[in-house]
Amino acid sequence: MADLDPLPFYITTAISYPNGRPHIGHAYEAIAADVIARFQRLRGRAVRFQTGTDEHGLKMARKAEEQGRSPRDLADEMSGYFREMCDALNVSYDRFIRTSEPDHHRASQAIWQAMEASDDLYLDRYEGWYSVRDEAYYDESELVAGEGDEKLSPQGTPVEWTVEESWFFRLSKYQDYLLGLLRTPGFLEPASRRNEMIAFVEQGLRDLSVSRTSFDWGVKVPGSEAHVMYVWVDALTNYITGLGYPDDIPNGMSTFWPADLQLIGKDIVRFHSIYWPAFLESAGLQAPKKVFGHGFLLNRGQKESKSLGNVTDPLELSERFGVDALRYFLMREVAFGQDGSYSPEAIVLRTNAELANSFGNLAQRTLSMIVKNMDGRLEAFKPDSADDALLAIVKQACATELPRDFEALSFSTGIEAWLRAVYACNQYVDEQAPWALKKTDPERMKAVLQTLFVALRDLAIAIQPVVPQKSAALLDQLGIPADERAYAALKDHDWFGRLVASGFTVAPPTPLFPRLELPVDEAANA
Ligand code: ME8
Repeated sequence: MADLDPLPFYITTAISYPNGRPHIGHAYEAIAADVIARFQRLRGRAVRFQTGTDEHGLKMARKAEEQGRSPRDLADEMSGYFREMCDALNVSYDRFIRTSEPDHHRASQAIWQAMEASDDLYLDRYEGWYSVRDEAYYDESELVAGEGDEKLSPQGTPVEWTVEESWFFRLSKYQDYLLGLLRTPGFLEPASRRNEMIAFVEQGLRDLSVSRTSFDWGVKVPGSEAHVMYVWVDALTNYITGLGYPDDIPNGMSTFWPADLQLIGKDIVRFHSIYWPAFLESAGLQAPKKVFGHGFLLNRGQKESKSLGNVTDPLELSERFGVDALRYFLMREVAFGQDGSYSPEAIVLRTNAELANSFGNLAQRTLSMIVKNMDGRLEAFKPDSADDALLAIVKQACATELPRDFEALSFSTGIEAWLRAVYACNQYVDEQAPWALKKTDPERMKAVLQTLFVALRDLAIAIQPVVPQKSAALLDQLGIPADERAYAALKDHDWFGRLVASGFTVAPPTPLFPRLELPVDEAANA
């Protein structure tokens, strides 16, 4: 029977505003999306993964003006840093989209025309509040008091009174559709965000202003050239631009839309779970299957900001601690969906304990002993009941628990299951004491070391989405062929026999995760 085609899986991140350099929140989202993309590839899905930069709008235009340059010039420079960050963090996107690209203008104009064809756009006058920082319109009733008689958006950003001729989108028409969608299990997660959005829609939706005339850095409204689209209309459309919309291209819309997962931060859930599905429905397109609003990452519990002087460059962190250590820390430390905190010392303490001292040390000890005591050669062996028990624990964690938890986006729980298996291996080494068996029972020593070899292979395969470079290096040391590293290989029971038959020998290993040092000044504050 012919193999079934792999099931497509389309994942997107938010596209970032390139009005400055990327911060740790951007890195967090890109890494989380990459872990999911890699995980689904290892599951055998045909993955498409898109990220990029959101370059239009007033926020970009004003920042450029402040710096005395054109918005395009600012976007060109900053977008480059976002792409560099993704590359440095091993983010395996298929397309890095920039909304200033011509195909994106074309797609945005096409979705506009589709909404117009549904009679959902009309010209009127907007009079109300706008936050440039959020690129969002707010109702008077949503505003909160700032200092003096200043009014702030619910996000705490300044708002300005805006009066302008504007195109409007008939959002109110989609109220029932949206309530039905938001109540569909799995559409919007975590549940706390869903309840918030349902409450917002239940209050009644007003039509949305979707164009601006007071500046021109954006996508032109077709047939209404004095207007540029409201930046969120074009920004959200990026998700289908990358699939060739409005054309039906191979591996485009008909394969990958609706998206399986749109990963975003909690501050932009309204745009993704209300405006975006309404635009899509109006244009005759399906809503994404799932929108997930992750939490915010805080620096020692505080929001990063230029005024506090605590803005962290994610590239500096990755250079200092290692890309895989940073990826591991972020996915392990924070319960996905909730806010989390990080600090250099937390990164060092956790990765030293779990990666260097536990997993890395297990690999280093095992492979060194195989080199030293078996000349690196593997041979068939008969596991005893202790060996079988360990391998069952490892198999359960790697083939069942971690994949189940990652599928549910519970990364920290999945990694914890994996880590318990690592600890079980370390306990087994201590109990079996292969260094003592060397004299008393060399055959048994070989069985113990090779049991560990088998366990290491499963552990390395399972953790690949999180620490892709280090797990690849370990799988190389273990002689596992590149085409035997997908999750299906965890169910292959003949691989060890084939490896022995191939005559593979273990080479003296190099440590995977060197212990990190706490910088002295930071150690003092820990
Ligand atoms: O919102 N921790 O862009 P953006 C975690 N252009 N995530 C964070 C974060 C933090 N401290 N700070 C921001 C935009 N994020 C729009 C998106 S999509 C069509 C347009 C997340 O550069 C934020 O929630 O402000 C968002 O998902 C992403 O980083 C980009 O934020």
